[in-house]
Amino acid sequence: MLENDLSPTVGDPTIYLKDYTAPRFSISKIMLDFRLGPLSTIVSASSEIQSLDASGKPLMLNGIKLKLIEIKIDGRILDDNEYLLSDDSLIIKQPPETFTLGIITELEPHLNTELSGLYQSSGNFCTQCEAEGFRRITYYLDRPDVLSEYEVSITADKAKYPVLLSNGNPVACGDNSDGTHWHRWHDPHPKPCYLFALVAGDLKSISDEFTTQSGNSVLLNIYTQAHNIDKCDHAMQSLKKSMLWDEQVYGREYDLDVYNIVAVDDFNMGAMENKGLNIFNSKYVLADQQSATDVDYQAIESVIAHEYFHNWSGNRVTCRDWFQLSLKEGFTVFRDQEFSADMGSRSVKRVRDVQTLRSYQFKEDAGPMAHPIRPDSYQEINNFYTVTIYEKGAEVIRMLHSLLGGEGFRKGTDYYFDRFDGQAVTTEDFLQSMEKTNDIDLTQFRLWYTQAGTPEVIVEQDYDTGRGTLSLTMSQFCPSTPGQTEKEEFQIPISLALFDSEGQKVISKTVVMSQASESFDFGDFASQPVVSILRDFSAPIKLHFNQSDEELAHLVKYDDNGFSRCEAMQQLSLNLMLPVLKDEIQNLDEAAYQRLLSALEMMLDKPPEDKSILAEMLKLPNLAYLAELCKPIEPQRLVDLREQVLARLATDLEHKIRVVYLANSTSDDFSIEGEAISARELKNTCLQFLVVTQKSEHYELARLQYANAHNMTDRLAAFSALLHSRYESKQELIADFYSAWQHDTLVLDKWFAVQATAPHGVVRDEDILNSVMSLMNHSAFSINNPNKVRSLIGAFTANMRAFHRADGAGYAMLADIIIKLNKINPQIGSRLASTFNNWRAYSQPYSQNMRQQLERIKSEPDLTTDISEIVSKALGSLSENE
Ligand code: B3K
Ligand code: ZN
Repeated sequence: MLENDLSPTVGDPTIYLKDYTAPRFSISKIMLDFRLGPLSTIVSASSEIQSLDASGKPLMLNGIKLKLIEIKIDGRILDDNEYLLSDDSLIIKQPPETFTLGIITELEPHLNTELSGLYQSSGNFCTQCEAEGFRRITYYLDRPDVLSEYEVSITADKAKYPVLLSNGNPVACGDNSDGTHWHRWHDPHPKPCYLFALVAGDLKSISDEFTTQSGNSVLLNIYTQAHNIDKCDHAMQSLKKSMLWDEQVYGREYDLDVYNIVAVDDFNMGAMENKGLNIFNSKYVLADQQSATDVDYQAIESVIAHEYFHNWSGNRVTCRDWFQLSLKEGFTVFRDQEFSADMGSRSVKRVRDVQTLRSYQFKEDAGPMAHPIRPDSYQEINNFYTVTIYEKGAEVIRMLHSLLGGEGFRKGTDYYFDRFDGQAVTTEDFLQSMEKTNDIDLTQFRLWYTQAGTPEVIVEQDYDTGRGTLSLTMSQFCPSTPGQTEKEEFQIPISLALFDSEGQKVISKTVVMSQASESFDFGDFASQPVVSILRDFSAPIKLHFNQSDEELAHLVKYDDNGFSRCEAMQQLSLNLMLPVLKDEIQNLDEAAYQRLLSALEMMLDKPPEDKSILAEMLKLPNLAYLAELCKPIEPQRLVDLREQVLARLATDLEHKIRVVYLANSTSDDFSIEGEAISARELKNTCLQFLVVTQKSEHYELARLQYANAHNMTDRLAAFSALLHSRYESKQELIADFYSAWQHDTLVLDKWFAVQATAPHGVVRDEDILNSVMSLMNHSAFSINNPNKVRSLIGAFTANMRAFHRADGAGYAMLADIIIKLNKINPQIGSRLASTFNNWRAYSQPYSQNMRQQLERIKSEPDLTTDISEIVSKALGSLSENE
């Protein structure tokens, strides 16, 4: 292996952090010239390269699926024996110390279905280079610690591609006599190649302006296809809010003359933070009242913010290597979460973020892909853009924020951004910045970066009536994860409050656990206070605390923390359902049901000010979270039980819920301000309950809402409520929705997803698997479009009733698609393959059936690293267990 490259050794596809070595060459500047054509694109790259150790050793450049046309050093074409070409590299055997490397490559973007590197979407050209897409454009040191200044020229047909964009500021442009035109861009900020971007297309734009706190004016543009140009305003407002927030909260300003955002329909993920030229999945840009839901509006605001915040946390200060990914992702997710909390309801934002963590990240931590937020190894880096790196990474930063306090944290980030500006650094540099600027030793805290797995904390309370003191004993343990059997104790901030019998808060503080077991004492009290613990989910842990339903009801009533109130209500539902699911009792405990019912009645009678909090409280724990709490998972039983509780609650609460529904159904004006969103959220949660009663009057309410809605939130909620109910005329509704929205691909994604997640057949007893299979042949479906795959197939895998069939047909269908995607788009294929990760957690025959499909996929010839890493790790230690 060449010293300066982190490529795997033959036979073992694994790349290890311990093998990291600094690059032996730097590239101070690169000039790129693109000639874009319909069938082939010619890329001429000219790089200024310096050897850093004068060793005269060979230079290995990365390159995949490229046709090398020419290679020159200082203007001289190299002889064939001066370099070595392989499938994934170009080695220059004896490079001089300082030289200009000229490389010409030829690409075929129109055939690129992997959507990595340079590709076409709706006929326009765009790029995706993170993590390793740049090597599909030219031979280069494709690693994040090689930072260069970029100058990019693009030439293309003027009529077909009037807009030509790249990173940085525009420098010059002109027309050629052959009908082509050219634009030149210069990015003064040195960057790694994963932040390179290019767009060429027939696009329209909206523009605005932002003046930074030091008075620089920035031109803001959002580009999209002409038919979507009226749907960009919300994204633009979100961008301006984000720019202001980052100045106010982190003191960070934007640093170029222009900020461009381009929306494309074919994109592997949400969006990409390329310097000065963000490329977005159109789902996270386009919105209007008719076609976008409130959830879409909120997601757009948060993704626009996320990519904008990367300008500092990711671009100005970047990652040394991909093991440091959470340095930019965890931190940036924390930043976008706080931004969204400031823009809307802080409590509801927290409730939802914690739901994501518990439903998906906890599952990852308990499965074969468990990894610390700073992993030690990977086979395919694209498989490590995970809920662990992102969401758990954000939780770790959140804990730091809580340990240091807002001011201390800000001192740390100021130091970090200033000290490491323009550099590629590590999570260790981030932690040291926090230590340098605060009086704190983070030695034990660092374990959050190196140990995988979700720590579990058991809390026991002991009240001494005589002395009026309460003692809380907390002990922690962390289950083993692959490759990490022994774990050291974590440092865990536990935020808690105590409420007296009148509902007054008598104590509120954060205690920090650092040992296997420790006690915290509180006093003196006239009577035993009720404990509100892990408030705002102060640490990403599983908490075991046997609180009685009476205590929980007290918190539902009095807790002043919105998150904890919702949590207490959720715990009441869990106390009802888990004993049955765990076979401790056979039937639901009547008294427990009555306690849940009266807590819900109390909330409906005296709703909290924030209506979306009430909406959250009305929702039963979702199936993914329930599954996470059961061992083994018995999918059909889980769905049955949840449906049973829902049906009873719907009947018992029908009248109260109908009143709330009607009270929130009156507004004719449309606004996306917090209060209006919360009212719609509450109303639509009520509607979901009402249709469960199977009463025709409630179906009628839903049908009317569907027909008369003046916004997509209400229309989709009614559509989905009816489609997921026992309503008889679903077919008609499906056809109606389609004919109204067939022109709008993003709305059709919703149409697919609602059908794929329906628990019951469209026509009574027809199975959903059949509907999904026929929808795959629908003219609006395309396996080449990631949004379509996610909205039909991805959504179907979350349909616990229909996907987890005892005959394994759902799994076989998924495996067929994964095998197809292995050739078309392995990144999307591997995401779907991860569905099988926790196959061992299921009961029989599910577990065995999933394993069979994993084995079938594994035996496919030419499996990409993306899919083979997931599948082989999932089957992994089979022999150890069986
Ligand atoms: N940084 C990109 C993700 C790139 C994923 C590559 N497979 C988007 C983001 O996190 O902002
Ligand atoms: Zn990100």
